[in-house]
Amino acid sequence: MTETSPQRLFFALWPDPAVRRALAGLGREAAAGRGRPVHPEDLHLTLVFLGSVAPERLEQVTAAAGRVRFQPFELRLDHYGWWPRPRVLWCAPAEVPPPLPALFGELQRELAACGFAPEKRAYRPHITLARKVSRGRSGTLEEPIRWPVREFVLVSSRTHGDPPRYRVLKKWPADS
Ligand code: 2AM
Repeated sequence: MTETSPQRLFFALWPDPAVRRALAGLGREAAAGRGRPVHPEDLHLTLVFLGSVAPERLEQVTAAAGRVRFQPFELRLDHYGWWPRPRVLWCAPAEVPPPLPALFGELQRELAACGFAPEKRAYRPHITLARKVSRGRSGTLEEPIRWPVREFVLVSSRTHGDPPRYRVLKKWPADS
């Protein structure tokens, strides 16, 4: 069905089922009953958040994404932590592999060229594991979660209703 109303959109890396299971397990353990865990089907790493996008701009967005070239890479998710202000428990790689900021940068450039204002804050790649965590902790994973990244996706987000809240609309593969 063609969308007729604005959609809340973002670009993301979307975990495969094994990575998703590992992240969900880590979220349960690290949150230790505090806050609201992200639904396992909603776990992701945001690349670029677009916000509300009118349906007539969707084609521009997907065309911009289609111009992005990137190399496949592996994310080694090896630590977790907590940001007190957004009250978010997250997981991230201690070392960000260069293809990730390269992908983020190219995607932002392509989107800026068609009028989407680039994010001013520094890019801090992370996966939100739980929200509304009033007192969190940080730690290192004895066994890092290895995530082979072969594609990025465009996701639409519902702000109301039960999770899962996110829906993958389209995927773009890495260069082979
Ligand atoms: P977060 O996980 O750190 O909250 C969908 O909302 C995704 O886009 C979330 O992963 C969220 O990051 C991210 N995001 C980035 N900027 C956002 C913004 N201004 N408002 C809402 N979500 C944002």
